[in-house]
Amino acid sequence: MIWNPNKECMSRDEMRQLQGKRLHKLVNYVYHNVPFYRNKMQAMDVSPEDIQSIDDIVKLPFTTKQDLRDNYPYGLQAAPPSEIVRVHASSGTTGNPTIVGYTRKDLAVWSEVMARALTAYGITRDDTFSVSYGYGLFTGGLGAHYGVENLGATVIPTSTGNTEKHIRLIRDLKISGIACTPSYALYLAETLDKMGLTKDDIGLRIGAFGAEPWTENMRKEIEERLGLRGFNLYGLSEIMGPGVSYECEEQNGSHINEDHFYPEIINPETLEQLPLGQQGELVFTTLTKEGMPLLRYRTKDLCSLIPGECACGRTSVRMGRIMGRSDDMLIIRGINVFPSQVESVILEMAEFEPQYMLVVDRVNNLDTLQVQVEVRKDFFSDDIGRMLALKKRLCDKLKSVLSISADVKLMEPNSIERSQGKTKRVIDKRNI
Ligand code: DLL
Repeated sequence: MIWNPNKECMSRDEMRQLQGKRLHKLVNYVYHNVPFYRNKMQAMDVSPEDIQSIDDIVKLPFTTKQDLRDNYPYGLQAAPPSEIVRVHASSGTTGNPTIVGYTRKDLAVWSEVMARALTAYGITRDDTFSVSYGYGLFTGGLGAHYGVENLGATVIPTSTGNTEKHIRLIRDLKISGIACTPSYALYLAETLDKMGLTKDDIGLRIGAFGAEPWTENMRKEIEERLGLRGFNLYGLSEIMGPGVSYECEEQNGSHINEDHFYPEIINPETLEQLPLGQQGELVFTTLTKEGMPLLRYRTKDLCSLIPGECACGRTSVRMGRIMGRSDDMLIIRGINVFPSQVESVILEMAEFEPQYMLVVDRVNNLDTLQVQVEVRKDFFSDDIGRMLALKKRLCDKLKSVLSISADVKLMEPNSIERSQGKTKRVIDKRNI
């Protein structure tokens, strides 16, 4: 089934025309409503009239997460505050989170693109669907939630936590679809085992997995252990949240909702556009967004766009799996973590040297983060009580900045290896 064949199966020519029209309108809109973009365009000597077709997009400036931070909180918002009906946030590299405001129309587009995704996975009005992404400032929970409602299936807003209760709900409410991170899906499978249940005791049919990278091997394992078919769901808060792209039954790349989010692949060094099929950094322009529209937003996600038609009948361009990042962002239990956030916490505390290491691992399918940090000579002590209190203070601060708990290991002065060249701050032992 296809939710919106008019858009999802549009001819390529029609799609490009629509994108050109929408881009022209968007550029006018941001030029007149966002001083940041007007200044950038003026500095590049580009006026809205220069943007007539989608190919003209290369004349426009890029936007980065740093730009969002510099304009915290609402500097890039184009719509007046009275039009904003919801705000989400995601972690910034240090200090300020990235704030994204949505108008009523933005939310309608979001639930439309999510309904397209869910329909492509095979969810119908007859399904009962558990949304097990976090509800809150993170876009996963509410974004998926309204998509399920828009489609007309029954939504169970389970959010995260209490996995045994969740499994009992899956069994008792006959939940047939689930949206969660792929690593949480594996954790569910493990908890199922622990409870002495098997996949036949629950009736899950379909999973919508995303918010973090995953592999074909993980897909096989999740599908086998939970007895469902798992589909990719991609998105990012700055552009919308979940639903920017989605897999269809062919499971060969994720269809981009390109009538709303125009994709480009660029060389992250030269910033030049790369031809279809080549791997580089994914860039999106929000063609229809009102709240905080973005021109050529650099996602830092590395992937390629897949040329050619898809056997499912959709004509929208597909993106391959995310193969890595062009920055140092980590995704731990679905939460974005920048090493610089940890650094800023450590630098604020007089007890520590600016020497630290992040050790990321996956234990029983759950990501773990250990922060090893050197205590300054004057503060290092044999008094266990004092050391434990210091450790707890750092743990609490990290939790409030990162939104996930980290294990802290206090290290003796001079025990973390100093590197000659570029300092290595992260050891990621996960095999993904
Ligand atoms: O993770 C939105 C989302 C929620 C997507 C639920 C899918 C499902 P952010 O917290 O802003 O938003 O993180 C966005 O997560 O740039 C990618 O690096 C990564 N990411 C998201 N989905 C996938 C995926 C949400 N399917 C960042 N595969 C993105 C690989 C993904 N990486």
